[in-house]
Amino acid sequence: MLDKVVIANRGEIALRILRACKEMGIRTVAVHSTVDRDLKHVRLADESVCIGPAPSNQSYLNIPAIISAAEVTDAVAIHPGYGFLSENADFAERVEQSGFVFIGPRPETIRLMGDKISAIDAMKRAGVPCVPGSGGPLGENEDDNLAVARQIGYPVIIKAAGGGGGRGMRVVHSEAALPNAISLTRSEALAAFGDSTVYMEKFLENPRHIEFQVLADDLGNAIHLGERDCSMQRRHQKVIEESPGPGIDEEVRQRMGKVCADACLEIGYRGAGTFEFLYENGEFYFIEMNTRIQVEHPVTEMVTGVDLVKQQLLIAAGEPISYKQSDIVMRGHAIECRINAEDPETFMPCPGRVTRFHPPGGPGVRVDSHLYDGYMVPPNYDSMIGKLIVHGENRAVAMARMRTALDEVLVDGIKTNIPLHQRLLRDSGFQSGGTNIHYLEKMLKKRK
Ligand code: MV4
Repeated sequence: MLDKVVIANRGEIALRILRACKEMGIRTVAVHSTVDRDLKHVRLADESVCIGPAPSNQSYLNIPAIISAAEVTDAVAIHPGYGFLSENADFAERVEQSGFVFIGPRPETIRLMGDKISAIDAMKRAGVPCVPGSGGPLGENEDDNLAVARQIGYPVIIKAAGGGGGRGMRVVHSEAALPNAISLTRSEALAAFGDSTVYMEKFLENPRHIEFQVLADDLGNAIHLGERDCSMQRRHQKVIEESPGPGIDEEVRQRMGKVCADACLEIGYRGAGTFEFLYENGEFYFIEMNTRIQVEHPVTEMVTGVDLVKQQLLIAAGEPISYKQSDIVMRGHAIECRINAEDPETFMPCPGRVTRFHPPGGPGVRVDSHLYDGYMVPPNYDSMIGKLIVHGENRAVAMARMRTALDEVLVDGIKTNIPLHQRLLRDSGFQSGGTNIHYLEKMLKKRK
């Protein structure tokens, strides 16, 4: 097993990784910025190293500083968590070149999935259903591009190959608007990602966001752990996630899950990963693959009973996954609410001191948070301060538990989005289940 792991992240996920390491008898090194010296996981880690000042580009994105911390502490592996360097292929490569284990996929796999065109191409060849599209980069010839769009049918969407997660996209409704839309998306892509490559897809108007969790080891095993519905979002920020996806039946789940697991074997995937799909009119369309542990991984853990972070550590140590596909049974329903330090009306971040924190409890309630009384939420990072996760024997029980937990939790001193969650958990549309990716933004517009 791994002897000592550097946790190259902060906040709740750093604490989550620390807990998995401790359970497995793995020693831990916390790396942190100056403002993060009092983080909960820093106190609990065996060792800690300050890697730079508050701005992330000088600390959590500082590759030499993180690798140096691994060197001076004699660590053997680095867990990147999510965000920051977690999907940076150059980082993974430099970690390996420095003689450490990168807890994640091979650098080539991260690079393959980072380029959305090569990701789609690989998935298509592996038998994963994709959105009808250009099947490659768009060229400079206007007539050729008009022909591609005509073939697909309007509306179409132009996306940057280097984008993802909602950055660098433009919807086009007519032939007249296409050439300009392509050149605008190109220049934005060049400015944002240093790459002007763009591609085209059929624009799906009212899809749900359904993603499949996978695990693959270096010994030829790959399994899926069912799906999550992440459609409740605002401006590409997920707000609530759940598993299983409302209305996805077992036969469809097993069929799509197997498609994903088989694709992992086909591309030589290693570690935890997520296949993102748009789901519309009963059909799945692959859009992107995430090569990291995700924020919403706990809902999958709650319904499957699998500790995904422990599996990541096992896989990185060269061990096989602890489960066969037939061991994976989804039991009940789980919901996660992301708690952000933000104004519930304006969504503006609200950093500051948490004077009191009382987490909720009871059967089926899980709190993944690094908060404590007196914790200072710094203004430098993402505003998520924790996640409330509930499990119940069915969706109605899970919803009731979440309402109870939301009414019970107390965060004093800062504004949070808890009132928004309380409203959503009492909303009849969300209660019915299966709302699409536009639901929350439309609901907020109506209320204004
Ligand atoms: C799309 C789409 C509709 N049609 N692609 C946004 C995030 C990025 N991962 C892909 N995204 C979308 N791609 C086609 N062909 C709509 C979105 C989209 C979206 C997707 C998932 C979750 C939230 C979203 C919000 C707006 C748009």
